[in-house]
This record gives sequence, C-alpha cells and structure tokens, in this order.
Amino acid sequence: MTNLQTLDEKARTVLRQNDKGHYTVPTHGLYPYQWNWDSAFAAVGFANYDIDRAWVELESLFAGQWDDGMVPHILFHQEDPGYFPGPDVWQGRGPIPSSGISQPPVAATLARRVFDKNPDVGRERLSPLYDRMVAWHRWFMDWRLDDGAVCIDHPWESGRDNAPDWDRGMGSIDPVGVGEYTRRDTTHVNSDMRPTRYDYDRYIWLVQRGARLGWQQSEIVKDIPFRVADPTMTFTLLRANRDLLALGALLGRDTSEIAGWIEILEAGAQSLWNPQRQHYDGRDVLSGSWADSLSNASFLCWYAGLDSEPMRRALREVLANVTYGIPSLDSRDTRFDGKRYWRGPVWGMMNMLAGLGMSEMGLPEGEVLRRSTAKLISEHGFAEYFDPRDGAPAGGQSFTWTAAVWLGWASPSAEAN
Ligand code: 9WN
Repeated sequence: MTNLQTLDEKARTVLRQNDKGHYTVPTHGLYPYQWNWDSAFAAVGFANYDIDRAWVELESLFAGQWDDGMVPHILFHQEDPGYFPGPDVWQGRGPIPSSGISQPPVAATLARRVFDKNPDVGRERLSPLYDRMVAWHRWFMDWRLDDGAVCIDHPWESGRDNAPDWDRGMGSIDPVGVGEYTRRDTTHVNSDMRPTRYDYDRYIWLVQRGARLGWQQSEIVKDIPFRVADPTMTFTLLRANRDLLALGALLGRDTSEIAGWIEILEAGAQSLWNPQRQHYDGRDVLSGSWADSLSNASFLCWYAGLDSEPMRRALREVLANVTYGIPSLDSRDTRFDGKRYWRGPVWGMMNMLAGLGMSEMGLPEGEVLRRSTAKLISEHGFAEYFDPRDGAPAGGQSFTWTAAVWLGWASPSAEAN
C-alpha cells in the first residue's frame, strides 16, 4: 500500500470512529454532538465509500429543523457532560434538543456533490430534503439580511467563532449577569488555541439572552445588541442557492423564488466590499464599521461565483506570506495569532470551499491550495486546524471534516472519483 492509500484508509478510520450511527461527531471529547456544517462535510467524506451513510448524515441534520425553517448549529442527540453550553442553557425549541442559532449553509452545495456520486440514489434521497433546504434558506432571507448581506447574531453562527470580524460587536456587550459557568473546551485542548475568557463571557451572555427571547427572530432582531454582516454566511448562502436551484431543476421543481434570492445576494455581497482596504470584509451593522479583516471567508468570493481583480491580488499576497494557505487572518495583520482558532490558523475545510471556487473560476491558486492542503494533512495529520507558518496541528485531533476534506477533495484519489 502506498503512503497515499494508507492516508485514505486512515481518513476512513477517522470517520468510522466519529460515527455515532446516524450522525457524526466532529471529534470525541471536545465536540460530542452533531454540528451543522461539520455534518455536511462528513457526508462528502462518506459519499466516497458509503452513499447511503452520506444521505443518512444529511437526513439526521435536517430532522432537527425548527418550524420556522431554521436548522440548528448543534443537535444534542444524546446528552454529554463534556461540552458546555448544553441543551439546558440553549433551550432550543425544535423536534430534537438543539442550540438556537444556525451555521453557514453549505449543506445544499455539499449535498449536490453527494448527489453527483450516484444520481439514481440521489434523486430518491434528495426529494424530501430539498423542501427542507428551501425552507432553511428562506429563513435566512426573511430574517438575516442587511443591505442584501447575511448577518449573524452570535459569533458561533458564522462558524468562525473568535474571528476579528466580531471584535467591534463583542466590545459593545457588557456581559453583566452572565453568572458562574465552567468551560469544558479548555479541559480537552490547550487554552492558547481557544477563545479567551472575555469571548466566552459574551458568547454565554448572548445565548442566555436569545433563550430568554425564546429564539423568536422578530424579538431577536429588536433586542440582541450584536449583528454583523458576514462574508461566510453571505458567500455560502449565495453559493448554496445556486446549487439548490440546479438541484430543484433536476427534480422538476419551480425554482423562481431561489433565482430571486440569488439576485438579492449577488447585489448584497457588494455591501461587504471595504473600499479603503479593497477586499470583502465583515461589516458591523449596529456601528456601521468595518472589521478591516482579510480572512479566509473573504476568499470565498469565487466559491460564491464572484470574481474580483483586487481579491486576486490580495490572494497572491496572503499566500506569499505563509507556508500553508489560506490563514484565517492575513499573517501581516497585527491581530494575527497562528495558534488561536479563527485568528490565524489554516482550516482544511475552508481551503476546500475556497479552492473549489477558485478552480471553477479558472484561478490556478485553486489547485495550489488543494496540493498544499494535501501536504499539510499528509505531514501533520487530521487535526481540527493548523498553524499556517509551520503546519503544527492544533485544536482537536482525528477530526471529521479534515478527514472528509482529504477523501472528498485533497487526496489524489478524490480526483479519480
Ligand atoms: C461552537 C465543531 C465546531 C465548528 C465551528 C468551530 C467550533 C464550536 C466551539 O467547532 O465551534 O460552535 O465550541 O468552539 O468554530 O466552526 O463547526 O467542529
């Protein structure tokens, strides 16, 4: 067996170990539940060798959908004291105990990749999921737009928890009354690689506030003092709508509503363009200020189908300054921290999304990124994230989405499939 075949086998072993039967945990210990966008990546990994299991993963995720269309960011299928905050703090109101916020909608896009692996099976399994996906996307369009860009009301919703994009909004929160709580994450992982106490006080305060409002969007939009227009959400939803439209056409559905959403988001994405910095950026809605953050989410523009010459230049510069791209924050930024989560480390799944978009739009950097991600994983393992300067693994180990990214995109065998 070659080294690469061994790695394919190891990636499958990671998925098998994290498989709880009908859903997958991101990694044991640190994240003992089903996470939204992690599961969509897991499905792509499974699709490589078990198409039924891939669809089961997506079906389990959408089984947690709320009446209003929201698909939660965590489903607490089985209580586990190893993670905080759990279902008692969140007080979700869906059919499965859950959190009260969502996560970047990559599911339709990644379901399309699963569909393409076996369209016969895909047609049958997608049909009931399709309506759920439409309802979820409609929830974002109904409740989360600001000037056509998609907003978050909790940093966890973006999936880039401690990114500098939220610093301004987090700074305006006084977490008074948050009370005593015990973090669990820092019992699993070195605290230098995790968000700070300052961040956590505000994360928990926001959860308590949302829970008190019963997670009613009409109340949240008036009451929660945190609202940021986010490139991750905007670009993933725009892209997901393009894929959902294609899937809807395959199923013979009326896709005119989705076509309308695409137009709104294409125009709205331009409200994330920071004219001084000349790149896509986070925009704090309540203060009107820019994050001045050139992040891996900024580079999802091609994934969303949007090309830009200044973004191409920014990409070349950012990649020239690290060994393994794309860092979650430009390494020349004074806020860069190569180990701390979304303030510097490189994430395989973000590379996959960004790299796919670049290749589709003819940028050679897409293939550069695929190869450098393959090198990163083959030299440093299936970690949650990595230091972009030397590839040192960080966060949780034996991580589902890193294994899935290997099987579905980075591995040479992924090309053949
Ligand atoms: C909070 C599971 C999740 C990812 C997020 C990542 C991290 C959770 C945490 O882990 O967030 O949702 O507790 O730190 O930031 O993107 O989905 O892998």
